[in-house]
Amino acid sequence: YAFNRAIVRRPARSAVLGLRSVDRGVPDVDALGEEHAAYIAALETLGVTVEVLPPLEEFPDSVFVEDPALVFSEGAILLRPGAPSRIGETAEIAPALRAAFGDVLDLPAPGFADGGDVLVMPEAVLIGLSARTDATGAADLVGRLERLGRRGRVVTPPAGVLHLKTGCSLLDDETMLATPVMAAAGLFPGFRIVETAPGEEAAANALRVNDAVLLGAGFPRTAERLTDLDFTVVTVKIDEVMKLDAGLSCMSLRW
Ligand code: CIR
Repeated sequence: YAFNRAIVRRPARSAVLGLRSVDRGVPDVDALGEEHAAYIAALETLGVTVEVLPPLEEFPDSVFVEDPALVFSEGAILLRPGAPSRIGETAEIAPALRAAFGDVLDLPAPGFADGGDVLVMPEAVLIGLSARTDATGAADLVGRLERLGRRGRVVTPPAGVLHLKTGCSLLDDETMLATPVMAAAGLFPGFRIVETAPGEEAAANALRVNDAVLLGAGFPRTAERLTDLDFTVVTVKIDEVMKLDAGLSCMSLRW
């Protein structure tokens, strides 16, 4: 969670057509753009240099740059998003990653993996199987991670979440924020788990960046749990982002 750089992509006007498993209303594109701008500003305030890529109208979900790639300070892996409407996002993000990293690895066909299913922890990289990340993609990703000197571990998260990280985020080397359902799944042995407060499950997709935890605005009781543990919490409004089944990690690639 020590990051110097990030890549983001501005939301397209087509974002209203983004994938949504639960209808929480159609996002307002202008408000989404404002939330995105505030997210960039929050990253910059925390010391991250942010590269902003232009919107892609042909890919409604392309603002969620976390899904078509995985980055570490030692290298990047191009992924194969499991939603048919998103597979083309990989080719769109590739030039920015080649510019930043030189050679990049890629996940081979026919497997699929979304970056939202990948949780980077200190000792291992957790890969959650989901409707987007299949067993072939996960196994191939473990192989690619090995080339970067990282150990991948494939897990099966509880049903009902889009991505592994929809329900959890790493707060520090020993602390995980998780929904009660995700916490009960036993995926994080040895970790202290901070549960999201009742009714605030969407807070689980938080983002530890340098000295602070970015948390969606509107989750006061979860924020209090974090400040009680001495975390510095910075809130970012994500009302429109959440309508697209997304949260704070989804909107950047960080290293
Ligand atoms: C999708 O369904 O693919 C987008 N509407 C949301 C992607 C969220 N990304 C993430 O959790 N990493």
